[in-house]
Amino acid sequence: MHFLLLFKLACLSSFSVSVFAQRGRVGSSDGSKADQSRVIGLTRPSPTDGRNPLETQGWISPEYKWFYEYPLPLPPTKSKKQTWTGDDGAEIDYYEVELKSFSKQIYPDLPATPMVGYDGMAPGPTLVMQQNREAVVRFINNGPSNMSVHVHGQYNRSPFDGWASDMTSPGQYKDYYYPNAQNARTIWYHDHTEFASGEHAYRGEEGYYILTDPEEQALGLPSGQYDVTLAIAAKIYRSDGSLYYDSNHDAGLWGDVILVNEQPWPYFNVEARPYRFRLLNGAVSRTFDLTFNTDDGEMLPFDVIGSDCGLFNSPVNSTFIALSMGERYELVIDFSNYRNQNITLLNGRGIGDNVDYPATNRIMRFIVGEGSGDSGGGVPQTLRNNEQVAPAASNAKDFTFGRGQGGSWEINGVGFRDVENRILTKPERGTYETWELSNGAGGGTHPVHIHLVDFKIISRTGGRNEVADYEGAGWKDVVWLAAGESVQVIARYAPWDGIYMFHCHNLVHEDHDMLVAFSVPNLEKWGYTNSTLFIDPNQPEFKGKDFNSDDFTEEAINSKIAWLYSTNPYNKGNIAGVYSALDAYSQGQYWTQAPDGDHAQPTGGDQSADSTPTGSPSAWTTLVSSATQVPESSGLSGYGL
Ligand SMILES: [Cu+2]
Repeated sequence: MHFLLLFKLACLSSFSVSVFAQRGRVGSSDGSKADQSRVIGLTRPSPTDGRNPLETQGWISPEYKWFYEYPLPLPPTKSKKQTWTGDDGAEIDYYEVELKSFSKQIYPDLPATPMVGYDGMAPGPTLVMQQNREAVVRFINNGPSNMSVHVHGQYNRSPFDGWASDMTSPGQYKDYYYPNAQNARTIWYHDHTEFASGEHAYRGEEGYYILTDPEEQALGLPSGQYDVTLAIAAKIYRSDGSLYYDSNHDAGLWGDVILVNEQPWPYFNVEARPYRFRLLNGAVSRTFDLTFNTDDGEMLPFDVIGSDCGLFNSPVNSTFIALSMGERYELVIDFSNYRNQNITLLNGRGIGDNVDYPATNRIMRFIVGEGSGDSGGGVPQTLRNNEQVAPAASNAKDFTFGRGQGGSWEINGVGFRDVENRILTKPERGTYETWELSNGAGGGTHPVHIHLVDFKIISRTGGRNEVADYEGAGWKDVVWLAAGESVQVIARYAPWDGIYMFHCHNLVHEDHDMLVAFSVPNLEKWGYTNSTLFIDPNQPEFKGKDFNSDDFTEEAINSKIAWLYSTNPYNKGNIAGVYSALDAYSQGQYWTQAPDGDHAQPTGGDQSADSTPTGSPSAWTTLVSSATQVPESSGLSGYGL
C-alpha cells in the first residue's frame, strides 16, 4: 500500500506537469487579454459554474479610482512582553494582543472605515514564532462582540484552538497556549466565533502567524524586507465609508474592492532582485487566480516554495496560482530582469463561483527599481527533506458539502447548530484516514479546512480532474472543492486527542452552517497521560476570564504560565515522544514507550491512564471523560459543547 500511494502521487504529479505546461504567455496589465487566455484551453485553474466568465456587474461600492496610488501596508511584528522560565529550564514567551475597534482610511474621499482588529489594526500584528519555543498569547477582548481566536495551521490542544462556541466576551481575556513545535510554516490567526466568523474576519480580525525553524533559516531564502506577507481580500463599502456585509442570501460575499494587507489595489516598490511572498487568501468568499504580468503581457515565472504546512521538498515552477479562502502559498519571484518596469498582479475572472465586478481582475502593482546587487543566490533545489508519502489509511470516510433543503449549508446533512449530531466522526488517535470530500447539492465552491492535521491531497475527480503541481507538492490544511469536484485527502489524526472542527472556509457558508467536528478519542491502554485532559474545547479551566488588572502584573502572568505549563498540554515540548509512543501503540507496545517520564506507566496493565488524571478537579474530569465515550453521532450538549 505504501508503494501504491507513492505510485499514485507520482502519476498525478507528472500528469499535472503535462497539462500545465501548455499555458502560454498572454495577457496585459489591464487584464483583458489575460482574462480570455484563462477562459480557453486546459489550463484554467477552475470551472466557472456555467456563468459567462467575462460578465461583470457594476460597482456596488462607491467607485474606487486610486489604483496603485497608495503603498502596500506591512503589519508590524509583535514583540513578546516577557518570558517565563520554569524550574526545569523550560521557557515560554508571553504576548498580549488586544482586540479593539479602530478606523482606517480606505477611500481617500470618504470618512474613515470603522473596523475591529487585533491591537487595533488590520491585518493584526504578525506573530513570529521560533520552532520549539512555546508561547502563551493573551488575547484581550476590548472589541464590540464575542471573540474566539483560531491559529489556523497549528496543532493546538482543543481548548486553545478557537472552538466556535468557546467565546470570550467583551471585557474578558483568554490565554491561548501554543506549542510552536511544527516545521516552519506560514499560518494565520483569525476569529472563529460561531455564526459570526465571516463578519468578524471581514471587519479586520485576522493576522499572520509565522513559524520558523533553523533548517528554513539556513536556506538563504529572501529575508527581512525581501520576505513579504500579502493577505488578499475583497470587500464592499457604503458611501459613508463603512463596510457592507451582504452575504447574498448566504451564497457568498465576493466583494468588488480588492485589498492587499487591507489597502485597495496598492503598489509596492521592489528592487530588481528575488522576493519571497507569503500569499494568504483572507477573503470571505472570493477565490483568486493570480498571475504576475508585465505591461507587455508577459507572465512572469516564479517558484512556489511552500503551501499551508510549510516548505516543499523542491520548488515548483509556475506562472499562475489558484488561491481559495484560507489557503497559503509561498513563492519566490525574481524581478532582476524587470528593472524600471511595472509588474501587475492580476486575477482571473469567472473563477469558482465568484461574481465579478469592474476591477476584480486586478490585485496590486510591483514597481521595480534598480537592483540591490544582491541576487539572493537563487532558490535551492532542495528546500526540505519532508516525508511526502503517507502509509496506507486505516479508514476511508466520505463527507459531502452541500446545501440542505432548508437552505443552510451542511456537511453530510449536518451543521454546527445541530448540536446533537455535529461530531461526525471519531478517528482513532495516531491513525491515518482517507477522507473523500465531495461538492454536493446547491452549487457553491467550498475550500475545506480540517483542524489539527496536515493532509496530503491524493486525487481530485470531477471539475478540474487533477491536482495542480503546487497543490500536491506539500502538506495542506485547506483544499479547494470547486463545482462538481471530489477530493481525496489523507491525514494522520495526531498528535492529540480532542474535539476539533472541520468546515468550509467560505465564511458565509461556515456561518450558515457548514461547520462540524470530529473527535479524536483518548486511547485505552495508552501510556501517555496529561495531568489535565484537553479533550473538551470548552474545558472551564481554560475559558476566558473577566478582565482584572491584578492578573496583568509580571508576577501574576508568570504564575499563570507556570500553571498552564503544569497542565502539560504539549508533553513538555517533547512531541516527538508523543509520536513515538503513538507508533509504539499502533504496534501493540502501548506501555513500553510512554513519552513523558513524569507520567509514564512503568509496567503493563489495562487501565487507561487518562481515566485517572492527577491533580485535576473532579467535576470537569468526569464530564470530559464522559464526553469521550459518547457514541458516534450522539450529542454533547450536556457537556458544554
Ligand atoms: Cu462552502
